[in-house]
Amino acid sequence: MKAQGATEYLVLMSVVLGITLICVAILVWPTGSSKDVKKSQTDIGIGINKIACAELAQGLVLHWKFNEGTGDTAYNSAGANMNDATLYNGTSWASGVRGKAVSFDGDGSYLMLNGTSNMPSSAITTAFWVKTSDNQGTLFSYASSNDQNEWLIYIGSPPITIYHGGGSTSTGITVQDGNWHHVVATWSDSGDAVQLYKDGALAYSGTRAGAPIIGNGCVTLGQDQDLLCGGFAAVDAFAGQLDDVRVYNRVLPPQEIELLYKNPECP
Ligand SMILES: [Ca+2]
Ligand SMILES: [Ca+2]
Ligand SMILES: [Ca+2]
Repeated sequence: MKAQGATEYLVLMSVVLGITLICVAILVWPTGSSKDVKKSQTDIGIGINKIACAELAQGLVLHWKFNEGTGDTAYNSAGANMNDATLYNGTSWASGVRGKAVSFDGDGSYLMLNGTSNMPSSAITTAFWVKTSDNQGTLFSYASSNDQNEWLIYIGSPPITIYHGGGSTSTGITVQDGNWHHVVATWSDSGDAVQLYKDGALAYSGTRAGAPIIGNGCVTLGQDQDLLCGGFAAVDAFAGQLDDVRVYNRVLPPQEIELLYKNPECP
């Protein structure tokens, strides 16, 4: 009958509409409240950072954060070895990329670690932030009993030049524009491969022949050693700031160097 048919039709349409609404609700409704979703996103972020920090701690033998901001000691925060350094001749503290940095006047100020422990031998990565307008000066000088330029990263009028094995390699890369730049130099005895990264990206790749690095030497920043732990020449003095200096006993892969540049919040 007609009237009954219309009622059945209305009931059927109501059921279809109801099912459709339930399906739409299931598809678009979040699995938790928006607060829960935000919390889980934060947890994922913290998890990724923990993995990144754990990776970047692997093989780290020296790490000067320079966040002291006072006194004449820069403490090493990598592992249990000593590797604390001393600020000399008016080396001061300045604002850094993360917290404080050390500042060199270009007129004989330097920082020294006399007697390194756990210095890398057959593979090394040296990373730091630098801010300078200086066209010539020493960024990182490591001298051993065998070679005063055992591992030297130098602004050499003007590209960054890397010394090892009794010779040097000019990278053609410059940083002295008065802005902060992240610099990473790596070397491996395997194939004598030397690389320079600038601001998280590979900028130079070449070779620098040499035997494995000899340990227990001296590190200076801001001045170049022409004798073990000394022999400073005025022409090698660096004017500018350095922050977050790291030495690893392995060659960091590109993705970790990019991560370092992006500067994760590691303890
Ligand atoms: Ca710092
Ligand atoms: Ca200079
Ligand atoms: Ca030298």
